[in-house]
Order: sequence, then C-alpha cells, then structure tokens
Amino acid sequence: MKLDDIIISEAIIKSYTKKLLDCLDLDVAIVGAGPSGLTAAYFLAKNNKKVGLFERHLSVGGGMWGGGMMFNEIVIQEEGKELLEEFDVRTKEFQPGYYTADSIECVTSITKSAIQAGATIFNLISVEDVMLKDERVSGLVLNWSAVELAKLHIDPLTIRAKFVVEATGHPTEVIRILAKKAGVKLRTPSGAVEGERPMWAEKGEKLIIENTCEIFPGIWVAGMAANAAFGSPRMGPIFGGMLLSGKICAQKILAAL
Ligand code: 48H
Repeated sequence: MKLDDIIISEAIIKSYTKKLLDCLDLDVAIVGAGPSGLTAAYFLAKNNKKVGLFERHLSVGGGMWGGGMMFNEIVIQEEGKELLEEFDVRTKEFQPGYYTADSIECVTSITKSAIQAGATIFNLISVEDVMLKDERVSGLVLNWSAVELAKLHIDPLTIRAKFVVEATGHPTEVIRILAKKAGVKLRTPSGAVEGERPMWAEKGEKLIIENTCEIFPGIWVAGMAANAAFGSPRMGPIFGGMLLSGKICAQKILAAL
C-alpha cells in the first residue's frame, strides 16, 4: 500500500483535536500524572466520570520511575500492595509488611489502567492558573509546556471542570498559585500552604490519608501535595500512601459529584 504523508499528519491533528475538544468540559481535571494523580484518574474514570489529566513533562509517572535514589524499585505496605494488584503489578514480599515492586512496571501498568478505564491524559501541557468564579475553583488554565519553557508571551486556553485535583507533588504548584493570586484562605491551619516537613515515613504515610481533602471549594489535594499543603512529613520511596491518597481522593469526589 502507498502511504500518503499528508494523511498521516491529518490523522494526528484531527484525532488529537477531537481528544482536546472532548475535554473542554470535564467532571474532574487532574494536574500531575504522578502515582497519586494517575490512581485518582483510574478510579474516577472507572466510575464513568469524564476525567482529563494534564502533565507538564513528556513522560508520565512523576517521581515513581526512579524508585529510591535511582534504584528502580519501590516499597509498598500491605494496603498499597492490594492496590497494585488492581493494576496487575507484581510485588515481592521483602519482610512481613514490606513489599517491593519494579517502579517501571508500576508506572506503565497504572498509566495503562487509567487510560483504558477512560481517562484522557495530556502530556506536555502545563497548568499555569486556575479559573475562579464566585470563590470556587471551576477550571484550569493551560498552556503548552514548550511555551512555558521558552518563556513565550502566548495566552493560554481554559477548560472547565466540576472539580480539580491538585496532584503536583512536592511543589504544590496549583494551590500556591490559587492562594497567591486570589488571596484566598485554604482549609489549612494557617490558611496558606504549610510546606512539607522532614522525613518520617510512618507519620507521613498515616497523615496523607486525612490530608487528602477538598482544600478550597472545587479543588482537592492528593499525594505528596496533600502532605505539603498541611505541613506533614515526607516519606521517601514508599508509595502506598500515594496510591491510597489517589484512590481516597477519587472516592470522596465521587461522593461529592
Ligand atoms: C502540569 C505538573 C505541574 C503543572 C507539576 O511528584 P509526583 O510523582 O506526585 P505524587 O504526589 O503523585 O507522588 C509523589 C512521589 O512521586 C514522591 O515524590 C514521593 C513519594 N516523595 C517522598 C519524598 O520523601 O521525597 O508527580 C507530580 C507530577 C509530575 O509529573 C509533574 O511534572 C507534574 O505533576 N506537574 N503538571 N502542570 N503546573 N506541576
């Protein structure tokens, strides 16, 4: 068969444009395709919600690829292991209560599950602002990451969502922008992003569950961003809390939708 170069271009442009148009009005818009954002996307999409996930980088997976200090294995506890089984990720018991998994198998399997459940993932798009109406976050302001990197003065586009999930990890970018630009008070003790505390795996993994919440009307925090928002400790390369936070965030949003 002869191949037409222009048909190849047309196929890509039309199918991508359709995907983007379909995501202009979402049930849930998630910022950050790390383990928590991907897990939230999976459970929301599995429950028939229209989910778009926006990731700045070329690759999804956030901080999970590199395991601990580039040893590409992660550790998970019992609850996390059960969640990884949902994604068909194989785990090995290291000691009672401690399991390891290949970090590359984790990222690829969770990502595949989220997409096949119906979530749409956009890489290379950065969230630069939120849409705020009547003191409620009601959407995201997007631009190409290439525009951001090149520092070009090009206006963004906006999408609407019933709920937004802040899953940007350590930097907690989205709620920082919200608090700074709108001068609003978040539902944290000080009303601002408290900032993450030094390492304490056990406490960090415990607190992440209660920190996963609607931190301001219309916007939820999940994953490392939840601990950073509430001034809770980091936990190092144990990932059960990230997965559970994503799942709990999805469950709470499903109840609120
Ligand atoms: C689009 C953005 C933007 C933006 C950021 O860091 P992540 O992996 O986040 P989590 O919370 O799912 O997982 C945290 C985990 O990876 C980790 O770092 C742990 C457990 N640390 C413990 C410790 O002690 O160090 O992923 C966040 C993603 C990344 O892919 C970013 O590129 C992306 O969000 N992102 N995407 N627009 N404005 N900001």
